[in-house]
Amino acid sequence: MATTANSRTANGKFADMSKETVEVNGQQHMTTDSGMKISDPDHWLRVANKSNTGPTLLEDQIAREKIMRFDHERIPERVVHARGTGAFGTFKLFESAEDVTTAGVLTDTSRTTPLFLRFSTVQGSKGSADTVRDVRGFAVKMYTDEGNWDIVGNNIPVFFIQDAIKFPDVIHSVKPEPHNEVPQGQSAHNNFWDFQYLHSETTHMNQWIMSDRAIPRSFRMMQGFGVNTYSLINAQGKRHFVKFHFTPELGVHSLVWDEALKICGQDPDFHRKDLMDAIEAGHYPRWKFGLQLIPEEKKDNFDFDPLDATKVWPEELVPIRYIGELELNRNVDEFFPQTEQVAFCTSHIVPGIDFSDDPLLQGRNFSYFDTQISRLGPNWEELPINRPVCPYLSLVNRDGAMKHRITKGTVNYWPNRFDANPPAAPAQGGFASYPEPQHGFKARALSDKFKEHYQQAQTFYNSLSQIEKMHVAKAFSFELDHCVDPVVYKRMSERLAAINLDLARTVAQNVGGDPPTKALKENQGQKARGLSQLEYQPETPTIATRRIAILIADGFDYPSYTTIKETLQAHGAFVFTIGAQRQGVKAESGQSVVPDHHFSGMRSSLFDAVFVPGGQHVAAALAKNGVAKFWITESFAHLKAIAGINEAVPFIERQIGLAEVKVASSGTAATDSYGVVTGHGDPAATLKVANVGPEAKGLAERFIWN
Ligand code: HDD
Repeated sequence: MATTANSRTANGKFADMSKETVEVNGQQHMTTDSGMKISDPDHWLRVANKSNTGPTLLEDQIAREKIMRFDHERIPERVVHARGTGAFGTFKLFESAEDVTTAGVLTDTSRTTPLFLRFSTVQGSKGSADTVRDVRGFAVKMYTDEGNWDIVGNNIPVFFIQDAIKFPDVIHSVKPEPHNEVPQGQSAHNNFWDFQYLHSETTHMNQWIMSDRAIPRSFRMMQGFGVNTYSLINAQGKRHFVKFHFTPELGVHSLVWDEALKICGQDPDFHRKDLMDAIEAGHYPRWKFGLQLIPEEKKDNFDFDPLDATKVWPEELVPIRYIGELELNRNVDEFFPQTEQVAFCTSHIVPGIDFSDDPLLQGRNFSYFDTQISRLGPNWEELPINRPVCPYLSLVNRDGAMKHRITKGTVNYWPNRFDANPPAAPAQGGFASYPEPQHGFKARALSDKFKEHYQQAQTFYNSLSQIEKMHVAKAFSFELDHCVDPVVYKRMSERLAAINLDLARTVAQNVGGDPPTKALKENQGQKARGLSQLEYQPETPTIATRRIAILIADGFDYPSYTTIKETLQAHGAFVFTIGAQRQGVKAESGQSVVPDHHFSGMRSSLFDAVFVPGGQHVAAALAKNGVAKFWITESFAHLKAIAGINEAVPFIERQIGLAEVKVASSGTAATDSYGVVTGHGDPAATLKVANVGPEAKGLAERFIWN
């Protein structure tokens, strides 16, 4: 991916935070928090008797400060989305949306708006693994000239529940169970699936989370959705309902489940490292930003309610209008004050944007503000990562724990005799709520269209490719297998008959349910655009930032090793050489290469592709190493591209051992068979790291799992 000149230097948020930023360097002496230099940081003051074994003195203010500060380092982790990572970036418009909104951030194409984006998983605690099956958070804070605008979204466009009052229930059900705090970072347990069954409104969302969307390859390769319905208001006061979309330039890609499970143990930080490494190397991830718009008067024209967060707005009916681009281009300097203390609020909007009566959004608008107070205290918006970059001043919001800002002047109320801190009229940029007429009576009720729960779940399932459908069946089978209460797995597998009878029967068969014989709701086979992730392929495919392993052993062929390595690196791939030890490995022609890792330190799951150079003795040497052999077998099962040249070809052939995979015999040109690229002679000609087609996926599934 090309790295364009971006606005790193022009980013107003960096200048703002720099006021609070210090750097650890060799010159500055160590001090206490109150600034006194410290001469001995290693010994607590004590009574020095003859053998220096006297009592420790509580009077040591330096030691007390150090221990006390340590004792209080922790703050409550987020009650959901505790595990996450973030980065800074910028937002640029390429088309003004002034026909539908007055918001400067969506109309002024000359602006570069600084932002912070935090990705997360929902269920696990702060120290859980990155690659669990879960929804991923996609929370964007834009520091606009009119105040902060937060889009607190997910990588899945719908949600489990329709009414915010159910949020504590759905979260309790997915979190570790109350009696034993098990399981961590998993939805595969009784309580979650019990709740899902008892709330048929979750049916659509649980199709999505059982799909490959819930095990992304990278945060950089997922979509972001605002999920809830907001409003945009234009200069004439006209309202459109809106959904926000972020579509990744790299396309949407996922792990396979076996790989995701293994990476949880092999590298629990896989996703956060992937993001940081890409940004560090200058491969800035980008997303196109789009709007789906429904004019207010057309709100009732659909067979679903556009304010129901368990429904998508089908793109056939409401196309996405792409108007901007989001880029991440700088890693954080310190995790805690930036990523841990960043605090989002769905209620943070700017003039030109407003809410809707979406009952989930209304509850969220209360919850986020509230949770920040318990996590960070009442002055959380003054923290450097959270404060706006535009001028801001409230005479009235004062005091409270950890007040940081000093507001000069003699009055702290409005109105005051000086007319100080006056409100701004809408014409001066003041926010005015959309004057929606209201009539009705109080009731705990949702509109009738909220009661239909299966149609879009069927459409989602119908729109998946065969492979994706197979993954959904396997995911349900895994999850319900982990439920030990027969009531849970029997009822839930039966419920799937509301989606697709074959799916329900397969899952019931696998998990011990009673295979249903009749559909619970007839499936008319309706499909829609934008649901299968295979539709999201990059416009320009790239190998940049993909992790490629090169396996070597004594006697490897140096020219083919270097040609392939250099070519891959020139295209931005992250290439790692793996050998038996991190000691010089001798090439056939005498050169010595020190591998980046040894076989016991890494696993194939952590790489996207593998290459084995030729060499007289390489095949025999690798064949003696169990990890090297399994590397190839497992890479094939995980649908990775595998390449080998000359003497490496029979080694690869043996590990795969399937007649269907045709590897090049000597003297022929390169062959690409089910993603296995082999060849003889010129390494550059062999270097065609193939796109693994669906037929390869089917074959690999058969290979490892049946
Ligand atoms: Fe939420 C955090 C996304 C429904 C209450 N939520 C949180 C984060 C994301 C979402 C990405 C992490 C933000 C960060 O990185 O700090 N939540 C969603 C989406 C929802 C949703 C897309 C459905 C449309 N959430 C939702 C409801 C409620 C909450 C219905 C409560 C009524 N969410 C919270 C929270 C959290 C949170 C408890 C925990 C930490 C935080 O807010 O800052 O207030």
